[in-house]
Amino acid sequence: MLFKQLFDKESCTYTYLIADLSNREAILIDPVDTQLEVYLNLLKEYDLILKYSLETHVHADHVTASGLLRQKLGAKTAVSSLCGASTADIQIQDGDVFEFGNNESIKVIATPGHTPGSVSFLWRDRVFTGDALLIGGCGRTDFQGGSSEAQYDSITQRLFSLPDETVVYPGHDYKGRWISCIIQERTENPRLAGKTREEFVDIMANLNLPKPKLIDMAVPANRYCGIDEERANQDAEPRAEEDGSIGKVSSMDDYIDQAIQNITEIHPKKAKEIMSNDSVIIVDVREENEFNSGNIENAILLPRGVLEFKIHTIPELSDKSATIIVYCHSGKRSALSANTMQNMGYTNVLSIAGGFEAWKQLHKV
Ligand SMILES: N[C@@H](CCC(=O)N[C@@H](CS)C(=O)NCC(=O)O)C(=O)O
Ligand SMILES: [Fe+2]
Repeated sequence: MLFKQLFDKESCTYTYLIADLSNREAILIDPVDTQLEVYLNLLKEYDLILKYSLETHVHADHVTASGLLRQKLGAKTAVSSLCGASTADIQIQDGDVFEFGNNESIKVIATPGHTPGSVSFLWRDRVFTGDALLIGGCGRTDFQGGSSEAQYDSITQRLFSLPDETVVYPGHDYKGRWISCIIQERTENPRLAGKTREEFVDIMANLNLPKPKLIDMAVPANRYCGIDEERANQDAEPRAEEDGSIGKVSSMDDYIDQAIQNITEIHPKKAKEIMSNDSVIIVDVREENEFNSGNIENAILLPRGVLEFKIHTIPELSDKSATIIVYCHSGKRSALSANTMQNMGYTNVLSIAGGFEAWKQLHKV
């Protein structure tokens, strides 16, 4: 067997390569797009065939390499059916088993909490916990439809019931630690050891972490396996192959520029005019604290980072043909949101150019 724990310094993400050298079949767990060359070189060095690229969840802090690995190597991409990533080849369900190599199997354990679609993967005596259970911590639950209650149940009922000596391989570590084991986390993890569900929920509600730098780009990109499907289709020409960047999401600015081209932006003045019509729905996609410090009257709060997960819970947004005006601070997050909503089938989404800042200038709120 071959087993490697790889680390992406930028996002502090762990990626795992497992391969059976006897028949050369390999799988990757949580590959990061910027590390693509590392994976390709490793697979080449050991002459491996990548069978699956598995995700523990839709990541908020980096873009997955799974779509690129599918394009280049024909690997099957897999992510939980609860992640809204319809272009993944396999929609993972609790209890699914991935077989590879000569009799190797990876069992899926649903561990929702960090996101509704978070899963852990059990292989032999090792468990890959993604952002459900981290070393001495756990994934945050304050975005992407997270739930501290679900997180507590997943960790205490599903992960802590694994044998004590099961080795824990997390999705991240921000302090240079690599591995742990179930007994260590059950007895020493400060958020969980001896803590009731209520105490845990309280700890999680008071973490006050800044949101991940890449969340606005990474979440929508990862729902398409990290590939910008439109660019992937447009770029089926030699130039793209030469630089190896077919459809790759290159930077936050590129991503925003592309979104702006796809959507309709309107001047704040025009927005005001349209709003005088009662049937318009106004959506504020900033974070809650920004919303609370001033917003457009009647706006519904739906932060960009949770849009895909929460949109279905907002009755006002059930009609996909309604006129919807989205805004953020300066017009970038709202462009991304409008683009996402269009991809979800909303037909009449408008984004306020220049965002709330421009609105305030005009209306002196
Ligand atoms: N500073 C990081 C944020 C990292 C972050 O929020 N990570 C998530 C996982 S996607 C988490 O759950 N972190 C838990 C923690 O930091 O305790 C970034 O900008 O990317
Ligand atoms: Fe995460």
